[in-house]
Amino acid sequence: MYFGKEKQENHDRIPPNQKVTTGWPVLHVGDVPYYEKDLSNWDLRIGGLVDRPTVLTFEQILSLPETSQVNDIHCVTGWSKFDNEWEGISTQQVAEYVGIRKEAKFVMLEAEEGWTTNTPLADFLKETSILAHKHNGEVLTPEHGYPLRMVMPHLYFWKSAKWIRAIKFRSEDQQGFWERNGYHMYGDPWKEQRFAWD
Ligand SMILES: Nc1nc2c(c(=O)[nH]1)N[C@H]1C(S)=C(S)[C@@H](COP(=O)(O)O)O[C@H]1N2
Ligand SMILES: [Mo]
Repeated sequence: MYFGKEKQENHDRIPPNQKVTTGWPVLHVGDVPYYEKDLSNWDLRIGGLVDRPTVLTFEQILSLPETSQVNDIHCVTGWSKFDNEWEGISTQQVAEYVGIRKEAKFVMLEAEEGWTTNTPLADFLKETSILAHKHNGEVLTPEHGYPLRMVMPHLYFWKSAKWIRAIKFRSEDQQGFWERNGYHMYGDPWKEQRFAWD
């Protein structure tokens, strides 16, 4: 089949059975937390197999060196969105801050209301992974994860926890919320690892 140049490039950017959207669907279970401008009851807890278990306020997060990433995201329900610019802090920065022990091989990301998702440590630390507080130059909306969300664009987007509240480093892999409910432990969109049996 013939594709024009642009189409061919896009074709190479779309994982199997995904369709590009220009909007940005909102997808989650549970309620959206509305913090408005008061983050005094918000913190990010980083613990498990680390040398320095840490609780960060949002101000402390903003005081860490900033980074940005531009990437494509792929939701397991079939939409992909290109060219998202994220600003936030790098996961490697977080790792340095707390000192990850060598026994740590996996990460559990915990969000509001006890929602969780799991990932190998190497994927969390990938240079394209970012803890983001801005998307395309704007502060995240409550629906998209305000004040802070994970973004790991190389995995299906369910691994990118919105409203992240804790990061736990572990020696063993454990299922998160969707993983317990039939989704894949890893979730590579290029291999279509949607469900546990894929
Ligand atoms: N806390 C939390 N994060 C979550 C989810 C959720 O239910 N709760 N859903 C995931 C899923 S399935 C997707 S596709 C993306 C959707 O992010 P968006 O609403 O910003 O597009 O968030 C992911 N992160
Ligand atoms: Mo999703």
